[in-house]
Amino acid sequence: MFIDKANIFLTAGRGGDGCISFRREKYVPLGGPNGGNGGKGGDIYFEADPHKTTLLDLSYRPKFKAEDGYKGQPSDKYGRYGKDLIIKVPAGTLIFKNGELFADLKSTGEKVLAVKGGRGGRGNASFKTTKNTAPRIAEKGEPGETAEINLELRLIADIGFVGFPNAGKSTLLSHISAAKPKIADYPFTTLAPNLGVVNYKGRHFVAADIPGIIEGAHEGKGLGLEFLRHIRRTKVLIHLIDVSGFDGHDPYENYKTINNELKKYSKYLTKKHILIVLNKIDLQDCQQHIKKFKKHLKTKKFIMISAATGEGIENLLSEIVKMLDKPSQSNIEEEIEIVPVKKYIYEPDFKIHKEDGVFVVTGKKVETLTEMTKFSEDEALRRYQNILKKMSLEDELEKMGCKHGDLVRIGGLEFVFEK
Ligand SMILES: Nc1nc2c(ncn2[C@@H]2O[C@H](COP(=O)(O)OP(=O)(O)OP(=O)(O)O)[C@@H](O)[C@H]2O)c(=O)[nH]1
Ligand SMILES: [Mg+2]
Repeated sequence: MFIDKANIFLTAGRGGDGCISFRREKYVPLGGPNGGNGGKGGDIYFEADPHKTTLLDLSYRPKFKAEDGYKGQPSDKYGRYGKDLIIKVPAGTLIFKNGELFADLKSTGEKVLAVKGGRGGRGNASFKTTKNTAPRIAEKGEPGETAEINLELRLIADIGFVGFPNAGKSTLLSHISAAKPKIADYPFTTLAPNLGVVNYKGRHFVAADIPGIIEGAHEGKGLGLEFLRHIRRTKVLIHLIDVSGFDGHDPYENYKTINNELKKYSKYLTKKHILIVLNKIDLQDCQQHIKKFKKHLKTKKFIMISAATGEGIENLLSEIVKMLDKPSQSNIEEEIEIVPVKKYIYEPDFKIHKEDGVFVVTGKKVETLTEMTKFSEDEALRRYQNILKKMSLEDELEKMGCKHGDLVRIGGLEFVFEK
């Protein structure tokens, strides 16, 4: 099955918790703190892999999580880092993070960091100060970043075949490459794109055979539009025409119809190098149609082949190579604008709103602090309160009308406000 879209959820690893421990050595009566920091949580990356051709396996497994960092240990030992996770995707995959396009993995081997693992919590050794030489404070690890990711695959082929259903696109692909697409004498045999590698005199290029296009494809008729995006990035288009006039269709009118659809679909498509190829010249009745093409396409060149017998294919391949070597016309590469994910958005330390009589405090800074505090330790609790005080959270709560005994919610926790 060919799957070219997938929607997945990522959770980077949580940082490991910091450790609380004190040195215990013979003849050292008051050992200092020696709890190590927790290890960082694993990151999640995407990497374009040459062996991947579809997003199928990702669509079956919508959730990914990287390993959490390990806990810090006594004797100043740091916790081990959580293992990173690398998700393999085909080259040509666009990655949207929380709704914004954030990466375009064009060639194999390209790699991007999608979500970052949380930092490890600090162990009590790092809370030692001249005032507090024996701190019983350690942080919990920071939660890993999470994101909703949409993936969209746009195959990277050098040439793409377009044409009406039944024109012989799949037959041509099977003739010039090792690909074995389904071929049959009815329309819409091809339901998903096929790729094939063509080797012509030592020159390799990738050809994409997409489902046939019909009139109205740009409005979503037939299967055409769904797959036209796969040829948006090809350098050369092969416009294949059944010149036998099969079913009483006029091949020249068919040619104009497809041109029209391409134009309506995207202005980029018609600016590509387009090679007009008349197929099925082995069949009778094609002569009068060929004449018509000659008459109408005075300045434009076209090539005649029979995908079935192989006639003219050598000539076609050498034309294709010539076109691949031509410089692309300016701007024909589809512009894909990557919006850098905003990293430094100003966020206040906290915001307060009232919900059913509870004062709810939100904001990354306070929520992370809450997540990373070990409330079981008195000292950690005191440190937490001190930081909130420095942020003027108490004052702001009072301004909002919060009184002694009222409930305050921060992160997932609820506290009773005490003056
Ligand atoms: N006589 C003759 N028949 C051909 C030639 N090329 C293709 N055919 C026949 O035309 C029919 C359609 O061929 P396909 O290759 O499946 O056509 P397609 O363009 O891929 O069709 P869709 O996938 O439906 O869009 C098949 O029966 C082929 O055998 C040719 O050069 N000569
Ligand atoms: Mg086909």
